[in-house]
Amino acid sequence: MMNGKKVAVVLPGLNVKGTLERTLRAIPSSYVDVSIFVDDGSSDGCGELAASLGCVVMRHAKNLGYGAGQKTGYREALAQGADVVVMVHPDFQYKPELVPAMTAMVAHGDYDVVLGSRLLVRGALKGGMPRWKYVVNRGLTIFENTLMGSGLSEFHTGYRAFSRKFLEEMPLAECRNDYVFDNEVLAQAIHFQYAIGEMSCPAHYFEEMQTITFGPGVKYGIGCVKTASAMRMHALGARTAPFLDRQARKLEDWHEGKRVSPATSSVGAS
Ligand SMILES: Nc1nc2c(ncn2[C@@H]2O[C@H](COP(=O)(O)OP(=O)(O)O)[C@@H](O)[C@H]2O)c(=O)[nH]1
Ligand SMILES: [Mg+2]
Repeated sequence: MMNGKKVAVVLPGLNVKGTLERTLRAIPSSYVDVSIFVDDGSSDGCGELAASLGCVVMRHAKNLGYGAGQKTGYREALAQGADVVVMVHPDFQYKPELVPAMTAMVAHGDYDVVLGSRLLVRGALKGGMPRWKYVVNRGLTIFENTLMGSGLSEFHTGYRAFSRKFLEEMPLAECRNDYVFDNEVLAQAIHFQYAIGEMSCPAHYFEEMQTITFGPGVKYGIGCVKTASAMRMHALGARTAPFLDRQARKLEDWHEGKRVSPATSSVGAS
């Protein structure tokens, strides 16, 4: 709990047995009420490991994607009564020690969406971000800020915290199941004028982490351009984007994923 608010950490993961324990142990646990690991069809037993380390474990029988993993995790977090939800990548890429700071921005700061930005201050390249990733990130961010009328330092961080209000109100079930989910979520926050906060966080690149590969990376880049264009067209009234339609499907309409641990609980979610 922080400031009377219940805190959930959501970790969407695919084959992260090598980094999961390190990630979980690095999260300062005193403020965290529940950690929810989403095993997205992994084959390395990371779901069982997460359960043995005390996580609530949600499972997709087959791989549905990083965005789908978030949907399942956030739905469960709401079912568990969370007021603040922080996403931490279980590949240990974003500093888990900063969870209390991310949480505080929502619990005390009146923000609905908080981004841990690697580009708010300089240092991403020193942290090991490949130069081409830095250039693409900067380029896409400038393009998106221009089209969306925003002023974010980066759109592409995977370190994020959300208020319950945002997760309940947004048509998140309409967002894509792949990496572009992250981009559409920010478009929603900007379009509906939720309070977005940024906090700096170190970029961390190392041997065992996972990162988007070339094919999905290109798909992601194209997806970002589509997101920004769709938002612009929607704002102009030219074409409705379902993920920007307040009446469209929300997390309560997302039915993928089953809780596998603990097997039974008084809190109801499938
Ligand atoms: N649920 C789910 N998680 C995934 C999938 N692909 C990657 N992830 C997880 O999402 C996080 C971000 O993906 P990653 O490949 O590291 O992308 P990065 O942000 O470019 O480093 C990692 O912790 C992965 O374990 C997927 O298909 N499903
Ligand atoms: Mg990664």
